[in-house]
Amino acid sequence: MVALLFAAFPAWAAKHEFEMTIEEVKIQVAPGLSYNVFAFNGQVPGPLLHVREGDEVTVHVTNNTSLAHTVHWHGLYHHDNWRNDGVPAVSQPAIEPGDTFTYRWIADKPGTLWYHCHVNVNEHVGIRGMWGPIVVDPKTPTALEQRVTKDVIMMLSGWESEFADKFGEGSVPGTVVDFFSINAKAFPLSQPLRVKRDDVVRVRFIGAGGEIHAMHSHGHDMLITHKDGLPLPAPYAVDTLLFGPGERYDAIIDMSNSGRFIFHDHVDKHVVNGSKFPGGAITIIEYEDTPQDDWYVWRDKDYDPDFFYSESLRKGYGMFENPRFKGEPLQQRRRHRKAR
Ligand SMILES: [Cu+2]
Repeated sequence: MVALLFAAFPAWAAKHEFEMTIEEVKIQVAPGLSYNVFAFNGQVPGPLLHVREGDEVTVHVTNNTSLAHTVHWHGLYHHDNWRNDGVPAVSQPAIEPGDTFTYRWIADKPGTLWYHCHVNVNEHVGIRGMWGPIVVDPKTPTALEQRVTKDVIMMLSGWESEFADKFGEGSVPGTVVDFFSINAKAFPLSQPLRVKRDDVVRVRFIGAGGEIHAMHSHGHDMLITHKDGLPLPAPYAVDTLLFGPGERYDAIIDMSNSGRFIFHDHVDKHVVNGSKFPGGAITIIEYEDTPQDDWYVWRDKDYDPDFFYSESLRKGYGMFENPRFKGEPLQQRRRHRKAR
């Protein structure tokens, strides 16, 4: 069955084999908010998978947590391959604690995709960080995307402080989402989008949590070129982009307006940390030629050029991690305590 599936694909397709684990770790989401998560390779967002359209991908997923999980590869078609769709009790039994499941798929849909757990999605995806990006480069890029000089991935999500340390609880109707983030960091722990003048930046927005977002780029229009990975027949310009759970939009921004501009969720309640403004889903477009004023909120920021996976996306194909996204292991700590 597997041989038959792969025989249908062209000889030039690359083969990738990745190892992923799911770990119980604690990440720092906002000042004063650390959060227990089930983290792919111990980090949120999970590692970036970057492949080409038509590539064959094998992922061995080992569950080192105390609850069952799966991985759904959101956007792929899985032609004649539905058992790899990652839905418990529909396409496979869930991966129990300590078990490994091997997923095999063809990157049969190009563009901005993502992966997430499909067990108790309200909690595991909604507030436990079980998500990561997939970028599938198309065989035939559009003229617009060939202009891009810098790629940026922004995964938006929310958090419920009441359930930060309560695995197995939270994220049901009536519970309160009071923290918001870009790539699992709330302002001011988020990072600037640092650009050179005349850069052509593509932002790949991914609605990873359960909220609706309205990202607004001050000083710049965004040309929306792709929806859910697919090129739009008529790209359109916006300065505020509305997107909801599971959705992806690719936006191309011409960086032709030097200075510093906030880039934030325009859902007003999404720019707080708990009850305090400012926070949440905020970043800042920083042109490199802008002077660092004394009063600038991110003056002398500890800058991570790969916070939006921009550096990783330049490195070719494979699986990419970012140490900044890693959490502190919880199980180890428990074992340590027992030992004493
Ligand atoms: Cu899960």
